[in-house]
This record gives sequence, C-alpha cells and structure tokens, in this order.
Amino acid sequence: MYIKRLALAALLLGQLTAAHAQDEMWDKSASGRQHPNIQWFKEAKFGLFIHWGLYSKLGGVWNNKRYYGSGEWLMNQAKIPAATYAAEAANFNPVNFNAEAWAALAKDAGIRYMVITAKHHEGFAMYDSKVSDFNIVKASPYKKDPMKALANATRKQGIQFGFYYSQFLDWHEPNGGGNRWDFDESKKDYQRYYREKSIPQLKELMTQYGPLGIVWFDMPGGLTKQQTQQLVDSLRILQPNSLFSSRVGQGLGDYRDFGDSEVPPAPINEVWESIYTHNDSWGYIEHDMNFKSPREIIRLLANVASKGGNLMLNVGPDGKGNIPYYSEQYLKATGRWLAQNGESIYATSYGFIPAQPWGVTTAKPGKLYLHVLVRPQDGKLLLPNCKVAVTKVYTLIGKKPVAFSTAGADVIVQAPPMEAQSANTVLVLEYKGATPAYDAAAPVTISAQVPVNTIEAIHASTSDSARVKSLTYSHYFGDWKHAVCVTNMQGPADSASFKVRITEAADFKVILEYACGTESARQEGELQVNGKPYLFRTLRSSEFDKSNPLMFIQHAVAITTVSKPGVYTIVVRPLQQGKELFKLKSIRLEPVR
Ligand code: FHN
Repeated sequence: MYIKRLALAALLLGQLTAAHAQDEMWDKSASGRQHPNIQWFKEAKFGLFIHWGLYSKLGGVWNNKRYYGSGEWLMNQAKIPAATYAAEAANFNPVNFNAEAWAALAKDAGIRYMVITAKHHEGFAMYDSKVSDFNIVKASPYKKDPMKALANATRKQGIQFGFYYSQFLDWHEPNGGGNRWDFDESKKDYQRYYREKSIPQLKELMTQYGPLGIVWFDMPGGLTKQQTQQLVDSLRILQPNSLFSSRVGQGLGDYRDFGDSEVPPAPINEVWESIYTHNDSWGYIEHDMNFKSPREIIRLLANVASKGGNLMLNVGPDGKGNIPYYSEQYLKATGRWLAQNGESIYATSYGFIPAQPWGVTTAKPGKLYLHVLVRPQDGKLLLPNCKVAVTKVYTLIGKKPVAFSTAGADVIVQAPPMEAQSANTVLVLEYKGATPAYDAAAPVTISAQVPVNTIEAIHASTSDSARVKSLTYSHYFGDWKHAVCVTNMQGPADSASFKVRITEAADFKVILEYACGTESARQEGELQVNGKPYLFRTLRSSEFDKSNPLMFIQHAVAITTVSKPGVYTIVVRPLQQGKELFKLKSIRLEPVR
C-alpha cells in the first residue's frame, strides 16, 4: 500500500507543467471543505513556530554590518552571492541543540503544536536530504539531523509536530524563486525547480519524519491553481492526516493563515491562525532584543482566541542551537498562566459578547469566559444584550462565586478585587439554553469607569467613497504591521459613523487616531456626537508607504459632555471637498475625571 502511495504520488507530481504563478486570496469554499483531522487544530489554540537555519548562525550580521528586521532574509538583504553564502555552512555547528529541551520548553509553555523550518528561502535544508547536499548533515560540521530528534522529542511530549517549507523561494538555486542578484529571473525554469528540489524534498519530509500535524507552506509562486491542487492532492497521499497551511497558495489549504502579525478585527467563521514572532525577527538576530513580555503574549493569545483563531508564536534559536533567554523565560511564564487558565483558551470558540472596555470573551457550550484585561473602577463588567439564562459566575482560579445581576437584556458581573499586575483575570459565566449569535453590529460600549475606550475602524458604517481597509506596512524589513482604517474620506459625503452605547453620563475627551500625509494635513474635519458638531484641522503624521512605518497620531479634538447613558452616533467626515482627510484607525474616548 505504502509503495503504491509513492508511485501514485510520483505520477501525479510528474504531471506538473509550466505556467505562471499567481497567489489568489483564501478561497472560503475551500475552507468549507474541512479536513477530517481539523478538530485537534481548532482546539489547540497555541502553537510554537521556530525559524532555525543557516541564517541563525549569521545572526543578522554580514561583513560587520548589522541588518534589522527578518534575520532569515539576510542573504537577500545583503545580496550575498549563493556560493559565498553556502560556504557559511562550514561554520554552522549548533552543538548546544537539545531536542528534548526544546520539546520540554514547548510543553512548559502550554504549546499544542510546533512548526519548524525544514528549509527556508535560503535553500539550506535543516535535515538529512538526499535531494540536495546543501543541508545540515552534508554541508556542516554538525553532521546530524536535528529534525529527526526534534520530531521524536516533540511527539513524546504529546505535541503535534510539523514542518515549514518554502516551496518556491530558494535563493540557493538557479531555478528557485527570488534570487535576482545571482540568477537571471527570465531564464529560470520554476517547474524544473519544483521537479528537481521542492517536490522531492517535500516527499522526503513527508515520508521520513513520521506523521506530520501540519505542513506549513510559505510565499507560494510558480504554480497555477490546477498545479497547486495537484501538488496538494499528491502530498495528501503521503500524509493524509496532515493539515496544509493556506500559504500553499491559490486559495487552497486546510486553514487560513492571516498576514504576519495580523489578527482579524472581528470573529470569523473559519479555521484560522495568526502568526507573530516573539521579537521583531523570525530568524535569530543578535541585536534584536525587542521581545514581547508575558503580559503581551497572554493578552495577544486571549485576543486571538476571542476571535476564534489560533496563535502560533515564533522563536528564533541562534547558530549554536540556543533558544533566546527571554523567549525561554517568557514562554514558560505564558505556560504558567495557561496551566491555571488554559480552560478559557484551549478548545474554545469566540465569545458571543463582543470586546468590551474591560476585555474579551471566549466560549464553550454553556460557558462564557470573561477575560478581564482592565478592571473598571466600579468593578462592573457589562455584558450587553446577553440573552442567556445565567446560572452562576465564578473565578476560574479557585472557583470563587462572583455576584451578578440582570438589567433588561444586560448582565452585569461584579468583578472581584484583582491583582493590579494580572495580565488577564478569567471569570466564568455559566448559562442554560442556546448560545446567542455574535452580534457584529452591536454598538460599541463606552464606559466612564475605564481610563480609555477605543472604537476601532472596523465598527464604522461608511458612506459614499469612504472605505474600511486593512493597511499593511512595516517597521523593520519584513516586520509587518497591519492597521484597519477608514480611508478615502475626501468630501463631506464620505463619512464614517459609529454606533456607541455610553453607559454613564460624563465628560469625555475625544481623540482621533489617524495617519495623515503632507497633502492631507491642515484640512478641516468635523466630528459629530449625536449631531453636535466639533471642528478640527488635520495634523501631519506620515505618508502611507508599505515599506515604512505608518505613523499614527492621537489627536485630541474635543471634550464632549454626555448628559445621560444611551446609544449615540459619532460621525467623522471632511468639512470640505479635498484630499483624503486621513486614515482613521480609531476614535478614543477618555472619561474626564
Ligand atoms: O518571507 C517569510 C518570512 O521570512 C517568514 O518566514 C514569514 C513567517 O510567516 N513568512 C514569510 C513572510 O510572510
């Protein structure tokens, strides 16, 4: 049977023919055909990404010059000739690599799946490949296959193991994608690259390392949709239970990966994953010390889970095989939080109560988990329009009863005193009856009991040519950021309006958070709160340029007095016809105390 599988796979794979590359958006219908083995992934919620390769040894430095951003792109950033770069393998000897220690760290961190780079764009295989000698066993003094050891150690910890494979970009190969500084792009035969390296290496990885939970493809190219489908179908024969990431390309894959460092602004009914790196680089960079704190990781995980997705957090081990100190410490700290609160993350779906000024929610049948990120001054956690029969509320840790009351369709939970430093305190609300649908059109709650209320652009109703768009830009090279903004507001008819529910009478300082280029600066805009106009003039922050930081300004434009609780409409629009007013990221309301 097994031989037959390989023969059939070879037959299918051999049918790949020349064509143009295009990478279509995720095909929702594809995700509608859920993989029979998808359930473990939906429940896993927290994965560990590892970028480890020859680049790790270089640590973001070449010819005594330091590079910033994606360390795994050093060869490309420094335009290092392939032969010169390949010679570095002779100095790559990760003698400190310890598969059991890495697997134990993943376990301690509460990780449920691990994906490691078997071959990144540099073309260097981190495993014993018979397809190309440019690999850790043949070309480095290490001479061992770390992937074999790590796969075994990881599975021993009960963690799903998978490979990342760059199926198209390969800067070592004349016919691989991406290396335009050594090889003439117009002379490249991508199909030959797929036939001679990419697909044979994928077959090695899928036949020699045991059952793979995931094959994580990246930067697709060089194949048509039909060819990609053929590739997927043929690889499925080798690993029928493995899940393929959507970056296999052409809208295919078993679950959707968002952009790097991107979280969708609201829950979506798909199986999806958000990927972040622990600092600013995927591969190790010795001078990148900007690690996310345990607090940031725990709150990012809660935010991602509250929208129904998985977080796969990346670490970049160095050239000796050491995981960076802060990655180890902060993954362990995250694991300690998960050891006590994991019930509110693992196997949850998004909560039916949208994000509130106090935090976010996740859910299991009959249970709503309240992730309290900001304790209101009066301790009252409003669950607006919470149409369930609440039976009890308690602290997740210690199961201590928590008082709650109902007022109309609202439920108000009286939060107990909390540790001021708590990254995320979880309360559990149990209820009887059906789970209500998530109401994406619910008004945004504004409270005078928290320091700041943020109305994100995703909640805007736009008119005329105004549009809500996700903008991608970068700080360092490859360090992608995403911001959902209201864009293209060029005249009074192009407005963004927001329905908000203000829960107390108070004065609020209104702050517009936007990006504004030179051409848009010094234009007049109008803010309305229930029709009462407040004028402002835009301030210059930065132009929008994907390769540069998009700088947002928090521009306080008004104090507004809310005389009684209720639902209000806030509108922002240009006062005159002109250039785009700005890219509005959020409106912040700070109660004046
Ligand atoms: O180019 C790669 C990059 O090096 C890194 O591997 C990320 C991880 O998601 N993927 C590509 C850029 O999105």
